[in-house]
Amino acid sequence: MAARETDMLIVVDVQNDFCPGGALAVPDGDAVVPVVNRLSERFAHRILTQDWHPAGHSSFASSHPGKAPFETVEMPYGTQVLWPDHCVQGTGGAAFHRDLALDGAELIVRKGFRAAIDSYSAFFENDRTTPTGLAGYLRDRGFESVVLVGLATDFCVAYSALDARRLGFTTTVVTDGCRAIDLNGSLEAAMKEMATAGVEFVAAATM
Ligand code: VGL
Ligand code: ZN
Repeated sequence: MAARETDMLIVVDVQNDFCPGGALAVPDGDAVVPVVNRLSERFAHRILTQDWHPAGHSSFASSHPGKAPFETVEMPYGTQVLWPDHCVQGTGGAAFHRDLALDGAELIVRKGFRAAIDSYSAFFENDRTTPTGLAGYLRDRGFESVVLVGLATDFCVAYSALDARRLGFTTTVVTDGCRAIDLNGSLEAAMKEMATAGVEFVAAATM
């Protein structure tokens, strides 16, 4: 599959806190970096997302007395998993992995910057209705197809892929360019949901 002018590579949250040693380390998370770097050479257009929380964000377990990371809480917009403090604005943990070779990226979408609501998807916050503006950006520029890689498969990548389908974009997830958190079967559930929604899965070598 050759990348076309109407394809956008979206590199999701390849940040230090999601890599080994980080605050919310995704197992083997840094393994996506060389895959993403190689893949990005095949694309004419690339953008990045960056998880970007204020200190004390409502998705942090530390903001909910008596709650521990990976427990859940009911928010006005639905059930929210509570995370260790991670990707706090301006910290080293929120920075992109140092070996990520994406200086040519055309846009960085920051998400999760409102204290009261989390945002996994590159398109909508976790109420599934507050837009990040990315859909308009892509449509304005004539992109019809998005190809997703990054972290984590079962949270920010899956939410982004499902929203992309809902918005009518042709949507591909490069499986070996992603790694998962896999919390209580979340990876299998996310893969099923994406397949049902018409997300295509490919290996980086076939692109
Ligand atoms: C993510 C949990 C919390 C992700 C971000 O990038 O998948 N997961 N914030
Ligand atoms: Zn986050």
